[in-house]
This record gives sequence, structure tokens and C-alpha cells, in this order.
Amino acid sequence: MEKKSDIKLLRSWFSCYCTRVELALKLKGISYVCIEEDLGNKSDLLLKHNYVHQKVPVLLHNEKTIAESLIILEYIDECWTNTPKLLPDDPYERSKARFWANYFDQKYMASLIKIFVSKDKEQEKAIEEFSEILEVFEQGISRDFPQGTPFNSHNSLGFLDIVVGSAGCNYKAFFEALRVDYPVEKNPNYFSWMDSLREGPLMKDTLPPHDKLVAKIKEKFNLENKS
Ligand SMILES: N[C@@H](CCC(=O)N[C@@H](CS)C(=O)NCC(=O)O)C(=O)O
Repeated sequence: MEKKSDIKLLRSWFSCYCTRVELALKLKGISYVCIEEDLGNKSDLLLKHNYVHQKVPVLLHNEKTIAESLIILEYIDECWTNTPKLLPDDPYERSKARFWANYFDQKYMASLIKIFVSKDKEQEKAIEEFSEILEVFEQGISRDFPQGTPFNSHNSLGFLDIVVGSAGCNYKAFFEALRVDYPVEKNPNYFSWMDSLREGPLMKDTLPPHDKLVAKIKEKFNLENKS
């Protein structure tokens, strides 16, 4: 059993990448200490431990440093092999979870940012692209996980639930900050997955508070002053 002080997480409260790591640590019952990072004035600790990307999250496990949320999740899963496991035992099942986690980070996250930074026609186009990306995602998930997502089949969060849910469960805050009335019926499987994930106690306890997140997004992307 690790002592609480052995595990530190450099994080920012609003970062979905950090939420992933917190979900994994909590799910596995691992005690940890959070060190809140001001990304506008990065600490020497962050610059020392993630000098390559200078981003949160960073996990400090005893003397070891682990960066990049997906790598941290796998590290946690491999170090704490007590149940529940985040990734499946079967290599092919694992490869599918990793494939869609990668798709989510490369496509969904990039497309969401595009919506935040654009306006008018350009934003409408970005929303259309976002919807198409989600459609491909939905189809891929139902093809590759015909029994349902790890969450639906085991009723405990799995790797993909954590990767996707950490950002996707905040969709109401994203659209509220953007003042966009997104037609969720276009991607019914995705949004009902997010809604059921949001209801879980661990997710509820770990996601940033809705109103605080809306305010943060508006501030970060200067949305109040955008016409
Ligand atoms: N690929 C990274 C992304 C992490 C990331 O983008 N973190 C943001 C906060 S949400 C950050 O630290 N940004 C600081 C910066 O870009 O200077 C991961 O999965 O951990």
C-alpha cells in the first residue's frame, strides 16, 4: 500500500486530461496529493518534470515522473494490478480501446477547439465537422464493442469511459459557454453514453463544477466578448 505522499498529481482543475488521471486513481483506491498548477505562470516543478511539453497532468510516483494522460493511465493500470482493471486482458480488445482513445484525442479534441476559436460561418462548419467526427466515433464504438462500452458491460469505468467521459461528460458546459444549441439527437448513442457516465458517483465527484467550468471556458476563449 502506497503512502499518500508518495503520489502527487500536478494538475489544473479544469483540465479533462487531469480528470482522467484522477478518475483512474480514485477508481483504484490510490491516495494522492494534488498540486494545482497555474498554467499562466507555470511552476518550476512542472517545468522540471515535464520540460518537453510543459503541460499537465504529470504524475510523480516516488522519484518517478510520468507525463501524458494516456500514458499515465496505462502506467497506473500496470502498477496497481488490483481490480478493477482499466484495460482489458485481451490484446486485441486492448488495441481497440487504444485506437478509439487515440481517435478521440486526435479528432474530437481538435474539432472541439476549432468550435471554440471560430465564429459565424466558420463556426457552423466546425460544428458540422464535429458532428461527423462523432458519427464515425459512434459507429466505430458500436462495431468494435458490440456488447456495449466497458462501462455498460461491467458497470465500472474502463479506459475508454475515462478517456472519453472526462471531456465528453462536460458537453452541456461546452455548449452553454459557446451559446450553441447543438442537436444532440444527431449523435444519440454518444450523448446517451455521456449522460449515463455523468450519473456515476465517481464521475460526479471528479468532474469540475458546471458553472465554474462554463465561466472558465468563457474566460479562456474570450467568449463573452465574441459577437
Ligand atoms: N496530450 C496531453 C495534453 C495535455 C494538455 O493539453 N494539457 C493542457 C491543459 S488542458 C496544458 O497543460 N496546457 C498548457 C499549455 O499548453 O501551455 C495529455 O494527454 O496529457
